[in-house]
Amino acid sequence: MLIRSKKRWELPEKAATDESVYLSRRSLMKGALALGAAGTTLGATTRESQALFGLFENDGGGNEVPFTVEGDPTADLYPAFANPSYTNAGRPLTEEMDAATYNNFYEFGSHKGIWRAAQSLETRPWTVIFDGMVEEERQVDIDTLIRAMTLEERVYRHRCVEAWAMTVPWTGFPMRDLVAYARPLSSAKYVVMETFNDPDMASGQRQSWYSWPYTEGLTIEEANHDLAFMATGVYGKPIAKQYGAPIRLAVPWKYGFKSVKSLVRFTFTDQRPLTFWEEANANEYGFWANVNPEVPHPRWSQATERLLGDAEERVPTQIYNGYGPEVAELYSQIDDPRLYM
Ligand SMILES: Nc1nc2c(c(=O)[nH]1)N[C@H]1C(S)=C(S)[C@@H](COP(=O)(O)O)O[C@H]1N2
Ligand SMILES: [Mo]
Repeated sequence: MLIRSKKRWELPEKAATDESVYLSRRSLMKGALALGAAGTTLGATTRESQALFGLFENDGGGNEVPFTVEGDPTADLYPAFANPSYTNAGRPLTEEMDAATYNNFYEFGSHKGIWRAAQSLETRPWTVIFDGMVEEERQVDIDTLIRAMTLEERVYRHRCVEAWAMTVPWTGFPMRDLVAYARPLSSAKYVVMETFNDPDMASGQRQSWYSWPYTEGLTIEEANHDLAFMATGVYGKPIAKQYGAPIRLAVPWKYGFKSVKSLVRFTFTDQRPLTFWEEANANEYGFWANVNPEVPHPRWSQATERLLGDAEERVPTQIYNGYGPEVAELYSQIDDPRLYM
């Protein structure tokens, strides 16, 4: 049990979340160069000095890639306490530059280079709604919500259904804390999560062959599982737009499309929802989507995955993305052949 007190932030573990941990050798060198270039102009908020604090980084090809949202009103909460149960995901962290420049976010395009287009996402003001089978419908400002929670950092593996994978340090809070905040009725069986819907802001949402807004769903048991996590930060900073700012889901034992981004609504229901990808193509992307190397996607094998990074290393995929000891029990009573699709 974590104790809600200021002291936690002074624990030695805080050192493990120091931003320098996440800066690649490459960027540390660039930082040193930038310091040299800045000379004695101390305190200047030049792009170079901002780079030292990880606001953005030059990708080597002349692009300034945002690593967070400048001026984020919750920036003082980062880096957060690193939960010791989740500091080691069994493989090295993905370099921040790789995670920040290879994304799926169909609202901004169907290719992996949407990080630039996603900067048009306006993340403040931002309201989150809790409705459906709840004691009382509620709307909350995102900053009020984030400050009502206790933030912590967790390193999770992420496995996209397309067979690429990454390992990233999310900052956020357990989804069960959000469920408790929403106060669902005991008759609710599912929680449906909805992304913003604004085609003026997100050009991908003008593509009418998809049924916007993007939605996803979990059973209440899944949402209350300790591993289900709401991410508001990544790599020790407020989450950058391309990852789904200001708040997204991270369910590491399921294919990546379940981890819905930029959430505005949580609706509690007793009906299993038809979600965005299931509606688009039910044969390929089902409701459960638990990772399983032995159940191929109709168009490709799921036996291995490619780790983001220069090495393009391929590694075996594990059932439940390696989280089987924690989550298999959730499905012991469920007899559905599509548990892994
Ligand atoms: N709203 C929304 N959420 C989304 C997606 C999306 O297109 N729109 N893509 C999903 C998929 S397929 C993956 S693999 C992850 C990618 O997260 P990342 O870009 O932070 O790596 O986000 C998921 N959440
Ligand atoms: Mo994905």
